[in-house]
Amino acid sequence: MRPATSVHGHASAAPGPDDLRLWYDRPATDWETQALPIGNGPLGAKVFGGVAFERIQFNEKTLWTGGPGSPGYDFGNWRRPRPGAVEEVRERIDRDGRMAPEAVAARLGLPKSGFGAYQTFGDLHLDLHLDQAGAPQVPSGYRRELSLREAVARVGYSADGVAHSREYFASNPGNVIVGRISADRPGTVSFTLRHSSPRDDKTVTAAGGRLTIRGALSDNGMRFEAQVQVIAHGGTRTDDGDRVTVRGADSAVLVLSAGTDYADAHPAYRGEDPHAEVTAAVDAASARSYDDLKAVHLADYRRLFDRVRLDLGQGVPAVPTDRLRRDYTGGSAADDRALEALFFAYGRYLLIASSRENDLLPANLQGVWNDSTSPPWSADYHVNINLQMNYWPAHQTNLAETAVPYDRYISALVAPGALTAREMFGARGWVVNNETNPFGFTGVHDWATAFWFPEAAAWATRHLYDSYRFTGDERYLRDTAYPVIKGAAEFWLDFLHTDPRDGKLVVSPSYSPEHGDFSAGTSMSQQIVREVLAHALAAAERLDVDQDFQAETRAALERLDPGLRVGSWGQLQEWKSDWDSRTDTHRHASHLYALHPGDQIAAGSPHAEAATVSLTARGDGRTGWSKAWKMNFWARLLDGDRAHRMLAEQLNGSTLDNLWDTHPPFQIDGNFGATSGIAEMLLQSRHDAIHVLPALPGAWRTGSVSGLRARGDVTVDATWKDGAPDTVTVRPGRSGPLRLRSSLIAGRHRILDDRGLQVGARRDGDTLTWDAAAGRAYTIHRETAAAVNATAAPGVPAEA
Ligand code: FUC
Repeated sequence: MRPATSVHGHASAAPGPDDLRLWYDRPATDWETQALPIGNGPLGAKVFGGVAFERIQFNEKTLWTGGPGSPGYDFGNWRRPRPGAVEEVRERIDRDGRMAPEAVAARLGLPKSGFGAYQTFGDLHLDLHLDQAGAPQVPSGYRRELSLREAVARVGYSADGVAHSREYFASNPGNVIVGRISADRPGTVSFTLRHSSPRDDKTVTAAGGRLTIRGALSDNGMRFEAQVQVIAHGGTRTDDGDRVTVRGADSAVLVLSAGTDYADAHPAYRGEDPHAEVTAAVDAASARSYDDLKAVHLADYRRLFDRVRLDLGQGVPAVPTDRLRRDYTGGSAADDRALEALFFAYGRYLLIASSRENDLLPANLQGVWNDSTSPPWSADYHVNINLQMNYWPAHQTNLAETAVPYDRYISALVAPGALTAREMFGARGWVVNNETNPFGFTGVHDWATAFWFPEAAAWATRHLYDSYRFTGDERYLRDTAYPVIKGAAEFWLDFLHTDPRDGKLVVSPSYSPEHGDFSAGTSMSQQIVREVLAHALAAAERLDVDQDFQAETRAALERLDPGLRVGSWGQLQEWKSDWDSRTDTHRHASHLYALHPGDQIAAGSPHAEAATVSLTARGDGRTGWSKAWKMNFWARLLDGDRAHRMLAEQLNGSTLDNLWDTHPPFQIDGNFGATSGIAEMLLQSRHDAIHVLPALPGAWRTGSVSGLRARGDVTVDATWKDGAPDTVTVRPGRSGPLRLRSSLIAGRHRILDDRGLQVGARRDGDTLTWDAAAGRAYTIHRETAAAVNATAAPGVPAEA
C-alpha cells in the first residue's frame, strides 16, 4: 500500500498506481462516445486522433443562440399579467388535493420562445501526410491517450519508418488551446489546416499563417471569433484563402483562442466585440515556445489536480480503456479498481476542464463540449438536479476554484429572477424555475412535467452556503453568498401558502420533479424551503444583520411543514399525502433531498430507515445521473457496499468508451455525481463532525486517499488496511474545536500532532473532540496491543 502523500505532493507521469490515463489503440470515429475532451473552462475541444485526417471539434462556452436579439425572447415571463391564475390553481389543489401537470401547465405555462441552445464553434481539420497525397502507409503502434495527471491529449503512431506524434492541451493561463504536430525525422510534417462549422454565418480567412473565423449568429446577432496561429519549424507555410498549409516541416505548433461578445449582465447580455481579446491571446501565446506554454499549463493544472490522490490498490491496466470498461465486473480484480480510480479522477479532471475562475458560465449539461447546433436539452442549465450535481465534487475534492463560475452565474440570475418573482409570483426576492440559459431565463415554459419548479433558486443557493461551510470565509458569506441566499429565502416568505388541512405553511402549487401530480407540500419542496430559510437565518445571525428579516424567517420556520413523513409501507413519502407506489422506479428520488445533498436526515434515524425503504424500492437502474445520485444516497446511509454497487451499475450501464456519463445521451452530471459519490464514501462532514471512511465498500480492501476537504476548513488524508481504517490525518485551516468520527477511534488508537506530541482529546464512542490549531496536522493511528503500552501522556513526545 502506498502511504498517504501530502496535499501538494508531486505529480509523476511514470507508470504506477498514480498513472491516470485513458488510452485507446485506434482513432476515434465518434464524437460522443470516443473522442477525448480537453478544456480550460471557457474553451473546450475534442480530439479524434485520425491518422490521415485529424479532427478537433472545439467550443467556447458562451456561444449560444437565444436570449435578447432572438425573435420572441421573453425570459420565460408571462407576456401579460395573469391575475388570479396561481390562486386558481392553489384553490383547486386545496379543494381536490391534486391537479394534473397538463392542467397546471395550461394555466401557468407559456410556450418556450428564444430560449436558444449552446452551439459548436466548429471543427479544425488537419489533412495530414500531404507528401503521400493524404494516404500514409499502414501505421503501426497507434496510441491515443488522455493523461489526467497532465491534462494533455496525445496521438502517436509510426508510418514509413517515421514516428509521428501530436500533443494537445487547453491552457487556462492565456486562454488558449495548443497543439503540436511532430515527427522523429526532420522534414516529415506536412498538413493543411482548415475550419468547418454547421452554420453558414461566418467568414474564414488565412493571413500570416493565422486562420480567423469570424461572424455573428443569425439567430441573435451574437458576434464570435476564433483565431488559430500555425507556427512551423522548418519547411514552408503558405496561406491559401481559407486554409494554411505546412510542408516539409520538422514540427508545427497550433495556437487557438476564441470568444464572443456575450456578457453575463441583464438585460442585454452583450459586451465587447471579441476581436481584440482573441487577437491578444493568440499573439501572446504564439510569442512563447511550446515548452514554455506547456510548462505554464502544467503548473496551473497540477496546482488543482494534484491536491487529491486516491489509491484503491489498483495496478496500471494493460488493456485500452474501452476494453477496461467492457471487462469491468464490479468485483475484486485490480483492473476493476483501476477503472474506479480513473473514473473518480476523471470527474475532477472534467470539472477543472469545464469550470474555472475566469469563466462567465458554469459547466452546462455537457460541461463545455458540444458538437451540435441543437444539442440534447440545448446543453443548458437544468436546475432541478443537473447543474447542482455538477458542483457536488467541487469542495469535497479540493477544487474550490472550479465553483467560482457557479457563484457568478447564480448571482447573475438574481436580477432577471427578481422580475420573474415580482411579475409572475407577486413576491420579493428572486426565483428561477426548471431550467435556464445564459440570458436570465428565469420564468417558465409549458412542458407539463418539467416547467414549474420555483424551488430551484433556493436549491441553487445551497451550494453558496455550503461553500461558506467548507471554507469558513466570512467575507465570502457577507459579500457573495448571503445577498443571494436571502433573496431566495424572501421569495418563499412571500409565496408560502397556508395548508387548510393543518394550518402549516406549504409550497403550493408544488411538484416533485418530473413525477406525479401537482399538489401542496411535496416533500422536496418543503425540505428545500426549510433549508434555504435555515441557511438565510444562520447567515444573518452570523453576520448580525437584518433583524426584522431574522424574525420573519424564524416565524415562518416554526409554521413550515417539514416535508418528512413515513408512509404506510415504511417509505419516506414523496408527497404530503401517502401516494407512493412500491413499484415506482422513477429516476428522480427527490423526496430524499433531505438525505443528500441536504443534511436533515442523520444515518440511523427513523427517517434514514424510511429513506432506505424508498431507495430500495426505486431500484438500481435508470439514467446515469440517477445512479450517481443513488451512490451518494447510499453513502449517506453509510452503506458502502450498496454505494459501490451503484458505482458498478453506472460504470456498466451508463458510461461510454471515453468514460463520459450517458443519460443516454451523453450528459456530464453523472460524471460529477459519481466523483462526489466516491468522495462521500470516503469522507462526510455533516452534523458538526468529520466522518472519515464512513462507507468503505468491501471491494476496497486496502488503500489510501489524501487531500479531501471537510466542512470547517479541514483537509483530510486516510489509509485503510484489510477493510478497516488505519490512519487518519486532518489539517485544520482554522483553530477551534474539531470533532472527528471514524471506526478506528472506537478501538485502540493514538492521536499525535505533527511535532510527534500526544494530543489531549475527549472520546465519545467513535468520536474524538479536541481543540485544534490552524496549520497543525493531527494523525490518529490504529494501535496494535504492543504499541499501546508505549503511549505517552498528553503534551509530551510519544516516541521517547
Ligand atoms: C432533468 C431530468 C432528465 C434530464 C434533464 C436534462 O429534467 O429529469 O432526465 O437529465 O434534466
